[in-house]
Amino acid sequence: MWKKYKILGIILFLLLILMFSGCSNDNPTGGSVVDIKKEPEIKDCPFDCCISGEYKIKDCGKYYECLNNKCETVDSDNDGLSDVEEIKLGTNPKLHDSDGDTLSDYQEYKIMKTDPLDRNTDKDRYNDNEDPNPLNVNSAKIEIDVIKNEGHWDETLKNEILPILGCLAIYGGEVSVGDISGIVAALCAKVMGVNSITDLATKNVYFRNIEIQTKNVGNDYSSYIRYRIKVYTKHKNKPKELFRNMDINIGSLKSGEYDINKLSFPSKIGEYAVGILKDMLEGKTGEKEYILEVESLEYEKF
Ligand SMILES: [Ca+2]
Ligand SMILES: [Ca+2]
Ligand SMILES: [Ca+2]
Ligand SMILES: [Ca+2]
Repeated sequence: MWKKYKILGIILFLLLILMFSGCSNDNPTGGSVVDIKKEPEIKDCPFDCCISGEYKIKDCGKYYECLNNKCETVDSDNDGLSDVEEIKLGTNPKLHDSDGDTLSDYQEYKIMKTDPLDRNTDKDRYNDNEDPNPLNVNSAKIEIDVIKNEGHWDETLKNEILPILGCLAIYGGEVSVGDISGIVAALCAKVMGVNSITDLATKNVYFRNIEIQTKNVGNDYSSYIRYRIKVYTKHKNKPKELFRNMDINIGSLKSGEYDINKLSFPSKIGEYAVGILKDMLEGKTGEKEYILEVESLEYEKF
């Protein structure tokens, strides 16, 4: 009995040796034992895209990337505009500020509505990053107005003028005092018991003060303003030139700033027609009417 078991034991032992020697790497032809592993089944990607795992890789294409199984646009420069948008716009998808004005392409295109490819969208003095009004041209705009036009008589001489005017009125309303012959003038002066009319005609008897305001009503400054003016008064539609070709130069004016030019013009009695003088003395003439002509206005717009 023991012998049988012994033989069986030896056979089993030999079989074991055979089995192990068959699995060893020393056997170049491979063993008789095949390790069968089941290949995992690769399924088609059920999402927009799949990048790994149990699904077949599905590529999103250029300018897109697979994020959470969805094809999302890439924003290479991380400025908030996708590469696809940037290519449509013409901006550089790899540069967050394509035109170099320090505002990002996103900020310009989406928020400020400025041109991300132009540092100065409205082409005025200021680049987009410093322009208080980047979509509208900032420009100076100069307006010129007479804001004060008043005249007064020399009160002392006025008392001498009035009686002479009464006398001269006989000779017609539209004759200038200066035009009246010395004889008539002297006669009048003598009759009225006042100074010689000739003396009066050479004295300044009327003083006109005019204030001209130059105002910048635009939204940018101007570093210079220059213009030429003519001013007339008007009586019965006849212009009387007060002065002509006066050049006015003004320095820098910021937006909203103004400058006032105070001009004073003395007039001699001989410069007026008698009729005008009478009306002026009675305060009912067109003395306050004026015609301001501005010529050759130049200023720095931007
Ligand atoms: Ca971008
Ligand atoms: Ca920019
Ligand atoms: Ca810009
Ligand atoms: Ca600008």
